[in-house]
Amino acid sequence: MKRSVIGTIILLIIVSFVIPFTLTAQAAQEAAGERHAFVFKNTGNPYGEKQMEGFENGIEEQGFEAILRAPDLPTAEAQIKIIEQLIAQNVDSICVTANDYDALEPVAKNAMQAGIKMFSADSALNPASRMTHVNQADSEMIGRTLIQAAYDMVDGAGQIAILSATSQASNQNLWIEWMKEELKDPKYDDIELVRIAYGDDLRDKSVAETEALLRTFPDLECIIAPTTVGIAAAGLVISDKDLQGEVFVTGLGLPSEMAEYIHNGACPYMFLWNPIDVGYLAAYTATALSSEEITGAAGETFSAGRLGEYEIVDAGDEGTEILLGPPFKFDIDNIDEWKTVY
Ligand code: RAM
Repeated sequence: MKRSVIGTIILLIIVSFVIPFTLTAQAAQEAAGERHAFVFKNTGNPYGEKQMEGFENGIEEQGFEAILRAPDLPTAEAQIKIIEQLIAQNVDSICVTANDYDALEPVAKNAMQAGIKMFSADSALNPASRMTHVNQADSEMIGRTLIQAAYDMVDGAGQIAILSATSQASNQNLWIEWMKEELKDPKYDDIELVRIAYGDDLRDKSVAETEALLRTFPDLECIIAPTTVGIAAAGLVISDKDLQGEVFVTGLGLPSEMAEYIHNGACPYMFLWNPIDVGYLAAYTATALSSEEITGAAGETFSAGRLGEYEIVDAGDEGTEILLGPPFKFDIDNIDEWKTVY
């Protein structure tokens, strides 16, 4: 008797609380509506974390859910697995910071066939794999500016090297193409690009690659690292070896990671954009695509929250892109204002 009373009470609790609660949770999830995913290159990169933070803010302030993913290592294969999972979850959009320009095409096409809005940010997918691309800054300007900076640092003559991310990273590869283009100017006849090294956006590998560059090329005067992970590693090695004034590093760096090396002279100046804004602009691109306000075609415009109006333009690769804005120069005069921001 006693048992059946307890049993009835438990049943009542289940019926009156647990079941409605479960239904409410389900209903809330459905009502919450859209889910937008951002897939970065790999975990453990503070730049990627800032981008994801901006994406999450931009999605959540519109009342939707952000899904933030990144593989342990920056490979296309690992991103493909994540995208397959996101397709199975039937998310509304997927924005990828691509580890490979072409290798994600089959999975990206599967996503688009499933009705998922697919695009890239920071590191582009090829045009067949994306509806558009959120580009942080003009690629030609980045490449040319970095060579001009190295030229300035070595006083017009000397050996320089590039320390990149992975050899497949589409953003770094495009910037390196523009660096090579800039180097064709006879002005750079006394500049010798001795090597392009790849630190894979992994700190230890980037440190080891910097050390190898310094060992192999004792006359090396400047390292250009178009990656926040690489430039911080090079800054560390130059500082540890007390090579300030003999070897310089420039490139694309996070003020928070580079302030020390800008102050000690290892890096006279460097460039970047606001990674939080790249993610935030991607968030508004995601929702404008999912509401079909835009399709990713050149000439379309949309509003990106606190960043204002943006227009989709033709990119250099026959796809389209949305340009965040010009890169920003950081030096000893402004680095302290920015080092706590990103
Ligand atoms: C690294 C990543 C990223 C790139 C920045 C500059 O953090 O490779 O993709 O945009 O550097």
